[in-house]
Amino acid sequence: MADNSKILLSVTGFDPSIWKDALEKAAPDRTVVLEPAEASDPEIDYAVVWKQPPGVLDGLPNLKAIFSIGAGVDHLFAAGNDLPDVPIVRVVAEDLTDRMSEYSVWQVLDHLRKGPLYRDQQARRVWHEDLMQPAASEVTIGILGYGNLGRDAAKKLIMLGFKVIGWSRTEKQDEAVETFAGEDGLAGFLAQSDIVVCLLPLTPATRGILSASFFAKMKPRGPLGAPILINAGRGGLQVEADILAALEEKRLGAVSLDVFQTEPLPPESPLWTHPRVTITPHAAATSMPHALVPPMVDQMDAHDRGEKLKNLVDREAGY
Ligand code: NDP
Ligand code: OXD
Repeated sequence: MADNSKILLSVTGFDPSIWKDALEKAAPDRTVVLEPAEASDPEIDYAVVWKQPPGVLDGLPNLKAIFSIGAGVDHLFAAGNDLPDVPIVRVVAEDLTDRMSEYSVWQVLDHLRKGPLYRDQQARRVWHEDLMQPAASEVTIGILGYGNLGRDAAKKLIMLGFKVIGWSRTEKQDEAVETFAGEDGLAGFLAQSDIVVCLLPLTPATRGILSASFFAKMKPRGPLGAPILINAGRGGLQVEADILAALEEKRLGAVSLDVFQTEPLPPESPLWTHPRVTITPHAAATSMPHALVPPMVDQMDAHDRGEKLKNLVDREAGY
């Protein structure tokens, strides 16, 4: 580690002080500086960021790596600047993975067990128990984005008795799950999926994928009536006008959305009041500093000893 090593912390949308405290606790030998820092501070060797403002990472002559405090890194590229040519590390951590799988399982079970309908009945004081509830084993869950989070959600859904299939960019071999890859594999994947759980990253290739042409390929009928979409990936993956149209046309039975084209979701959005839309405010998995910062600092220390960084972002692929 260099003498006077500094970590630049630039987070928007979170309280930076809890991240600063966690970094200072985990890295007592390093100084944590909050953005805005001096533009060319040669002592800054690592940056920890979430939606950093444009230019914050420019002109740091000794920057060795950038750490995202989330699993997704689209926020880094979205800042409208060229990122310095240093490795980018994203979060792969049990705490975040568990939280995301809890969200996926929660939403899948809510749709399987008719949660929205029972809540509506309760609001109207209606006692009508005869709602069709298929068994988990009759329902196929399609995991769109069969990566770190997708594989964990699949494992937990399989334990509950669901059939699970996965879709990814590159081909996979998986004993427990039938896998599909690339554009050629999408139609076959959608033709089987009763519930699609989207855990894709937002990249130039995935932006707007959840659109009318996607919904047209979804399985038209199934044990839940019409297919269901759960999106906890990114809002930029979905075309909200097309989701609303697909709900009206009954191509989609219901949706659960944790992420939105514009966040916070504007009050005038019709999604808020649609009876077949369940909304959470990008809360599927919160990044917890106490769980995520120590492994980040371990990686900085390991990198300073000459070891390779893990969980690196492929800049060309964008995730
Ligand atoms: P991974 O990189 O581990 O997995 C991404 C998966 O998506 C991989 O299977 C990848 O394919 C696939 N993929 C990427 N591009 C394409 C494409 N063009 N076509 C088909 N498949 C594609 O990421 P994680 O699982 O760790 O995270 C996924 C996303 O979840 C994050 O990027 C973030 O946006 C979101 N997220 C949301 C949170 C929330 O609170 N709502 C919290 C945490 C994450 P391949 O395997 O071939 O590379
Ligand atoms: C993430 C998120 O990417 O919280 O980790 O959205």
